[in-house]
Amino acid sequence: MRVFTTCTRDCPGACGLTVRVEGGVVRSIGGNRGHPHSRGFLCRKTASYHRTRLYSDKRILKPLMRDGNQWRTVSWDEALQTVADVMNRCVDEYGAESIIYYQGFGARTALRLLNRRFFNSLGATTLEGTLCGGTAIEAHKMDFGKRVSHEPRDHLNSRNIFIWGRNPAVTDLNLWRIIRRAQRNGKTIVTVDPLRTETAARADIHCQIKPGTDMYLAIALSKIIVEEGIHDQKFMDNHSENSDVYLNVLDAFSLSELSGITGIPEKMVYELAFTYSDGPSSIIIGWGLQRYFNSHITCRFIDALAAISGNIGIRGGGVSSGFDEYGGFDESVCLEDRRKISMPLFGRDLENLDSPEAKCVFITAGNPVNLGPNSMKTLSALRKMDLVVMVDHFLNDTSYAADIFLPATTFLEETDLVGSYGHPYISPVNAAVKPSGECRSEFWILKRLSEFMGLDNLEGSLMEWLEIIAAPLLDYHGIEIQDLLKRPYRVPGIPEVPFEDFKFYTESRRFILPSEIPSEVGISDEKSLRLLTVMNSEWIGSREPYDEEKLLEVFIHPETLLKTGLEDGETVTLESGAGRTCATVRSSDKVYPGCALSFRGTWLSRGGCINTVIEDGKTERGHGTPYHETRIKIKKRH
Ligand SMILES: Nc1nc2c(c(=O)[nH]1)N[C@H]1C(S)=C(S)[C@@H](COP(=O)(O)OP(=O)(O)OC[C@H]3O[C@@H](n4cnc5c(=O)[nH]c(N)nc54)[C@H](O)[C@@H]3O)O[C@H]1N2
Ligand SMILES: Nc1nc2c(c(=O)[nH]1)N[C@H]1C(S)=C(S)[C@@H](COP(=O)(O)OP(=O)(O)OC[C@H]3O[C@@H](n4cnc5c(=O)[nH]c(N)nc54)[C@H](O)[C@@H]3O)O[C@H]1N2
Ligand code: SF4
Ligand SMILES: [Mo]
Repeated sequence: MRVFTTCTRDCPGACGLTVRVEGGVVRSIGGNRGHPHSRGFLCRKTASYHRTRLYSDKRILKPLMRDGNQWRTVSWDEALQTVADVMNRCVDEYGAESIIYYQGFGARTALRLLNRRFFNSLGATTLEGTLCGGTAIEAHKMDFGKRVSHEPRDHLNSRNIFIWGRNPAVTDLNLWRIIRRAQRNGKTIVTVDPLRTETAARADIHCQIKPGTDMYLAIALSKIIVEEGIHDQKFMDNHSENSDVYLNVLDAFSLSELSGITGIPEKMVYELAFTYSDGPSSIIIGWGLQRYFNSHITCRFIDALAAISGNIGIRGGGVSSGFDEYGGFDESVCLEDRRKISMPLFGRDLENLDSPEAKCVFITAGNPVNLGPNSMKTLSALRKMDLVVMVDHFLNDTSYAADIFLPATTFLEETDLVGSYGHPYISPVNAAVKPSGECRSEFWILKRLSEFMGLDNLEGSLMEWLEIIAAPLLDYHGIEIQDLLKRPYRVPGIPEVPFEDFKFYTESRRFILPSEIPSEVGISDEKSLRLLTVMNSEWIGSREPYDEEKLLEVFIHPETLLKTGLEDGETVTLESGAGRTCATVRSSDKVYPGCALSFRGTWLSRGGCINTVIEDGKTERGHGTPYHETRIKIKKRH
């Protein structure tokens, strides 16, 4: 038997899959050629999903309850009754806001909107802000009124593709295939990245920029384009606001200053400006660029570069930073959010909440201890709670603070719908096999919990809820939910080429050019290194459970290594304002000198979690997480 479904992992792909099932067991997972975006592709990570996750011997198949330092297997009734009793007591004694709902990024499907409905109808506290992006969306809102990206395949119409702070050769393989095809068709691929990534290695031009200085590169390119008189004066006059102030900002810097700040030789700045202005040119913004305090201003100057060079509203142009995975659904099922807690500042704020204090945390598909900043603060804040519940496939670093573990199904055992942050389609999730052991879907779990608590906020069948959530799509395409479970449909209202009519969603309907620049340019302190943390090609988010203890690895440039007097392979201590941890230092000429590089997702409990030294903070706008603002000191161990 073959089942058509969609990958729901935290990846922009949301690839269409064909799952071969024999005797109720998944035998293999392949790509579905019928998917309009992935067209038969799937990555290695998901081709082996049945072995690494679904049938992993580390997977937890029964509810667990903490018994001192041990876990004890319990029945669903016992687990849910305990959660219901504590939560009801919290509501009575402290008020519902003492209950915090933490929704991670492990799986963000349509039905997961009901998780927020459950907690909102209870009156609990939910998250605001994000560990992921946020800042580019905010910038696009300020400039265009709304974030609308180009259809990924439209990049095939570009003459040049600028990949800015993104590594699609690792993080978005469908997009990467499109980019490679464009390159084979003779298009120029430019990467702006402080690291020589897999993407940079294949690009025609790699602009190895000093981290955190991209705004100045965007200013430099715009300055050259204006000074050469090859800008789009008509667009600036008729469709934009603030052009005078914006031109003053460009005037405030000389090219040699901008070249000095960014570390890009003037010759290359010219080459980039002339390449970009010989459009149509598209810019693809990544998440790596968004992990700085002032990332929104960087993204605004990138938007402005596209606007003043005539690259907005045309095929093969634009600035694209992804899609809203919930954009095609009716999010009003979530109900009004009540009190909010910051996701970037989770550990700190959890300790500081008052009237009422936080007492109980319910986590689904999230690993805040490992992937939120300042791991130890989050761990200790969670440990102070009366009750921490987690819903996952595996025990992880967050489990050390959990009291109850509820075993979740994987997407291969679920019926649902999923959007994507990498393309504008809603795709079906169809159960290929029955749930393993006693695993249950989050929908089932919250529905049962609702009954145990004497609530009626999730009444209705799974299909009824899917119909409600997908109503905008069903109405637009004139289809039934059964149709939507057969194949992907495009989210209405997302054009292949946005803004062709030059009507923007801002108040004045014009494009808004930026008029502000942050007051300080990346402070550099010789003794500390800026820490960049990136995605790994082998896993998504936090690594699947592994046994071997292995120290965290940090990579630094050979010159920097020499200056710090350290040796390749040496065990060192990393120190920052957040804390300290041990690591093995490695020499790599792929890293920008003066920086340190590490991968996110290896485990605190296995000897390596980089977020133990990442300082918590939030970005100036867009409520994102400025992971890359952390500076670390690397010390020899005596
Ligand atoms: N294999 C794999 N794929 C994934 C994931 C995964 O864990 N593994 N995670 C998924 C998730 S959650 C997300 S959000 C996306 C992220 O997708 P990407 O944005 O592609 O990934 P990142 O590794 O966060 O960052 C991309 C690049 O930004 C660069 N960068 C850092 N600072 C700067 C800067 O100041 N300027 C410039 N120009 N570049 C900078 C980094 O060096 C890095 O190469 O990937 C998704 N895909
Ligand atoms: N230092 C540093 N830290 C970062 C980043 C960085 O660049 N640098 N990137 C940030 C970004 S972009 C993101 S998106 C966050 C992600 O942060 P999180 O969402 O917290 O982390 P993940 O490990 O992706 O997923 C969390 C959990 O979901 C579980 N899971 C997977 N599938 C399912 C499922 O179907 N059901 C259930 N119930 N659970 C499931 C996984 O087992 C995992 O334990 O991390 C952020 N952390
Ligand atoms: S590329 Fe991404 S969406 Fe596609 S199968 Fe792999 S993890 Fe899933
Ligand atoms: Mo993310």
